[in-house]
Amino acid sequence: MPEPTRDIAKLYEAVLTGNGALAVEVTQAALASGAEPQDLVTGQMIPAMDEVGRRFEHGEYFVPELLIAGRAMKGALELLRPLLAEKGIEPVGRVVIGTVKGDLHDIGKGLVASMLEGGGFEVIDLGVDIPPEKFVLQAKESGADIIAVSALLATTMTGMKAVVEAVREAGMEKQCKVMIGGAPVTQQYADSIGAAGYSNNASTAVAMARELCVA
Ligand code: B12
Repeated sequence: MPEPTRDIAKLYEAVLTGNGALAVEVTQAALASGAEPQDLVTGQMIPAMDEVGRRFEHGEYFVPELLIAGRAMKGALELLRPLLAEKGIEPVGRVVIGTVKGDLHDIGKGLVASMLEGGGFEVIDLGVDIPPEKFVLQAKESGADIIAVSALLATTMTGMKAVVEAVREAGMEKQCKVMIGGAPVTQQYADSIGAAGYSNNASTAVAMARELCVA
């Protein structure tokens, strides 16, 4: 008799120890035994990455460990991404998403992109290290309702202000709202730069995006 709870918990260990092959294997097994993709992400993978961050902060992990943990998470997310997206219903809007200039973190951004797709949005993912003008150009060309910007570094977070300003300079602030997020970002920061929306996780990001589309 399989023990789904114990097996799913292996996903936490696999991400924490950066064991990509095990992360994929456990994810496949969990899905086969009927686990909800969302539970795997929020119950195992995100807590594991939080612990990776804590260990890094305390000098127990170094950059290589961050890197392999990140890869393990991404490998498992590849399997979950289409399933998260499948839950969607009708298209509710178009979002251009990317990680701010100078920042290479893309796991949270990828998760937000998947959840938005799952929430019925059409998503154009520009990737990482995206300058403000590229966000604006893509939004203009695609007629996007929202530009979603992710930042994981306190140093690159300031680049979000440049995105808000670039949208304003292009005269697009009415039709295209800027939504921001990422570990160091706060509601207070969002307000201070004039971003239309902020959310601290992928699920509430979908609700926020919906609100912005009707605003
Ligand atoms: C994995 C990781 C890496 C990997 C990234 C791999 C990848 N492909 O993304 C690698 C090894 C490359 C890396 C590099 C670095 N990293 Co790093 N990294 C992390 C780590 C451990 C996890 C980040 C992560 O993926 N979390 C999991 C995801 C799911 O969470 P999330 O990104 O926060 O996203 C959620 C929310 O924030 C929100 N969200 C995210 N984006 C958006 C966008 C929108 C629009 C919305 C609405 C919501 C939203 O929703 C997401 C899902 O719920 C964090 C520690 C931590 N716990 O945050 C450090 C961390 C972010 N890194 C840090 C540092 C210092 C670095 C380096 C400078 C290290 C170095 N000395 O080289 C480099 C910088 C490279 C660069 N130029 O970007 C620091 C940043 C400190 C700071 N506040 O500035 C952290 C906090 C570690 C620490 N505690 O010191 N890193």
